[in-house]
Amino acid sequence: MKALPTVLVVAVALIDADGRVLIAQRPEGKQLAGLWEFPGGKVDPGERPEGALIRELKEELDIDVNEACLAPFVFASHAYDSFHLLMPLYLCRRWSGVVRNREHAALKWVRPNQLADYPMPPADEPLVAWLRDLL
Ligand code: 9L3
Ligand code: MG
Repeated sequence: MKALPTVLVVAVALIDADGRVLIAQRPEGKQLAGLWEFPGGKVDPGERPEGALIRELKEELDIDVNEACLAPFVFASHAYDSFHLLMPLYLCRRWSGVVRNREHAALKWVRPNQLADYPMPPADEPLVAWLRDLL
């Protein structure tokens, strides 16, 4: 069996003052369009995971996050047909700026016990139970 390349993607559970979590709907034209994900994206060559997440949060949500506010939480993984996705999920409760949708079809703040109502990519799905137990 041929080994699949591993793609490192970082994602974040942004948690607001009411304990709600931000999920984002993947846009038309992208892989997994319509599914709700924890925001984030691919780590570029030479980039550190935290640096990549800070960049993605600015690009996608227009917020600034200090690295000290990113707590690594749990790793997700999923084998797609052509690559293996490895995805650490970070927790973040502090950021500056106002969350604004710059790339997704929609954004939604959701209570942890409602996360299961939103269809997610297979890598994100197992994270829901972890978050629900934690928050
Ligand atoms: N992905 C899955 N769950 C997530 C994120 C941010 C990304 N929470 C998957 C979707 C794509 C790959 O990772 O297969 C790369 O993401 P993008 O660069 O297409 O957003
Ligand atoms: Mg992304």
